[in-house]
Amino acid sequence: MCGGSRFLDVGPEYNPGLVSLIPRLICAGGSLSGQLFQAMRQSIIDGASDTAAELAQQALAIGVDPLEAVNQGFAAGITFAGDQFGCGQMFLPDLLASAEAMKAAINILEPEMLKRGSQREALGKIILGTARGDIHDIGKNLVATILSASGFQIFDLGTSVTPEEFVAKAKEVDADIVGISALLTTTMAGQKAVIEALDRNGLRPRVKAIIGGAAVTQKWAAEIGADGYSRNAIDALELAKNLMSKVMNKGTAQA
Ligand code: B12
Repeated sequence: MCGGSRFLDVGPEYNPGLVSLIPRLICAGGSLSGQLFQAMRQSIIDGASDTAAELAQQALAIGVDPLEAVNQGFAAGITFAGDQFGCGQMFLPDLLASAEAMKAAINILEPEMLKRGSQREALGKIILGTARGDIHDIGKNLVATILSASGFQIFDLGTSVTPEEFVAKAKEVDADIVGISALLTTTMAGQKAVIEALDRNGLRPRVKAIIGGAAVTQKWAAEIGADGYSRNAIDALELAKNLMSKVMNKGTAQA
């Protein structure tokens, strides 16, 4: 959606002074999640890392679920910024600033997300990385955090990962699942290349391959023979758990 730099949403006007107002609003018993989420979104659109980090801290202090803060607050801001960039209303340096602000917020929220899932048992080994030529990692990192918080052992290879690197790591750690992220239509081909490389190396079908990223669809997943795809980190968790139960059942059946 192309338009101004203010996030268009129902609810109260964004209030830049909200960060310092939060403690007072809490004392007054005010309900502020709507305003808080809107301030989070706007801090990302503005590329205001300090504000984003402070809002994340305040959210934790008042007991907001960190994942909800990401989904309802910060992620909506980066999506809006992306749309603005897409229709030429925002330029790359601004988008970069928005991405930095997003990272600043997630850095604050991540330890709490991990803590909430720290008591779980080990569910399986997952390799994650962004496809070759692609440097987007915010979504992939979020997937890593959620999966790790839920008990999966994550091996994050970072960005612009080659098929050979995915294969080598899968062999090294005897992975159960390989997850490939791609945000650009041009790098989606890299997801296919990873699956082909896993096939060539005899790792499939034992090692499952899952994909994700803004441009990825179920249709694309089916076309390249992926075992699944998800639109967000929460669905990625469900997907990984379902695939692990297949892996475990197969192991039991073969034993
Ligand atoms: C932030 C951003 C950037 C940042 C990246 C910073 C970083 N460290 O990641 C910067 C500014 C560096 C950047 C650069 C570029 N970008 Co950019 N970027 C974005 C933006 C705005 C947001 C992406 C994001 O972080 N979203 C938030 C996260 C939480 O969502 P997500 O990534 O989709 O991840 C979720 C799901 O997809 C899923 N998921 C993700 N990965 C995986 C993996 C698995 C295995 C699973 C199961 C699930 C899963 O779960 C995640 C969490 O919920 C998008 C627009 C958009 N709406 O996506 C454009 C966008 C992706 N970029 C775009 C472009 C064109 C570029 C550049 C080429 C610009 C340029 N001219 O240089 C470069 C690319 C450089 C490169 N070689 O990679 C285009 C892509 C167009 C296309 N279809 O190809 C987009 C769509 C913007 C647009 N509307 O035009 N970008």
